[in-house]
Amino acid sequence: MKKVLFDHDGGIDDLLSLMLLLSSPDIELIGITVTPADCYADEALRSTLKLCGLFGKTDIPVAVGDLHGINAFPAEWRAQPKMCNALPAMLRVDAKLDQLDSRPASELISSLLEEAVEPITVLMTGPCSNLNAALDDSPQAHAKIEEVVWMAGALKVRGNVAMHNHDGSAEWNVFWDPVSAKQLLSKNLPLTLVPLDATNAFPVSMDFLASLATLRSSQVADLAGQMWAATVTSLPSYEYTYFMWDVLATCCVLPLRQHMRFTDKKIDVLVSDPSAGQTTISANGTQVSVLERAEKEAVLAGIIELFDKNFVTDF
Ligand code: AGV
Ligand code: CA
Repeated sequence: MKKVLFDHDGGIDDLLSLMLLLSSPDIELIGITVTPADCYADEALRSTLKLCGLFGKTDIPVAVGDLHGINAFPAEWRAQPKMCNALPAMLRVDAKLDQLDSRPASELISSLLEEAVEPITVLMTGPCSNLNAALDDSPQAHAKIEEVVWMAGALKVRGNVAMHNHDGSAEWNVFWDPVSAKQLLSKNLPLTLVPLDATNAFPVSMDFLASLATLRSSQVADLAGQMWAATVTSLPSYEYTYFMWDVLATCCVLPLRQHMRFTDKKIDVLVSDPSAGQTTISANGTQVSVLERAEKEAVLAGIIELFDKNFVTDF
């Protein structure tokens, strides 16, 4: 079974990604860390612990990051886990604090990697500050990593940052802490990027939500559908349309990867305004694997199939 360390930043699709990982019989989650980026950390921690509780996986260590990026996320986005914690299934379960590791996220990551006897896959669906710091603190952790899968970047398409100091070329997970992103690339890890170029084909669509809704008696599908429903107020064809960014990256660590095609590219990160966080293809860049295309029907069907189940803990 693939061992996965999951570092997320509490957005709605980060929480849906956690639900996919907790639903999958094919991976073992060895740790979960939260970056206080596209979330307020206390609510995102609560969401994380509650989801672990619903899936009966209360023995996975969870830690919160103490590193803050350079460019803060908009406050309305950061409040989203608070809404998720107000959904009925989430209210019915307690967040079990004994799952919380009091060390900062980067320390939990370095110690889990140091202790690992099997290769670890690191999945990141937020900025990369925690992993970058963990590898600075513990150079021997590097060798334990089989693959880092990171939802990040915009290569040949425009980015999704719309700020007064920015030209719109960057994707938010890189823009939050561009310096860490550049440092992470320089570490020459076995890195797989899932950029906007691939996720743009996966907007949260009404057709998909309608298929999910046909699973009448599935508690997991119901909760997932409620979370996704909260994202559809983002206007279609407008830059804030909600996509299955992190969910697609999560599928890369599941058997659903068989429906995806990757290509090697050399990548660099810009760190100065107005293009801070822009990921560029450059001859002098670092070699990474990039998700090129995912077969939409097969991937969406696979997600629905994984969500067709009930919680382990029943209330
Ligand atoms: O840029 C995509 C990343 C993903 O990790 N996040 C959201 C996903 O969790 C930032 C983001 C971009 N547009 C957003 C975002 C939006 N409209 N609402 C919330 N977050
Ligand atoms: Ca995210």
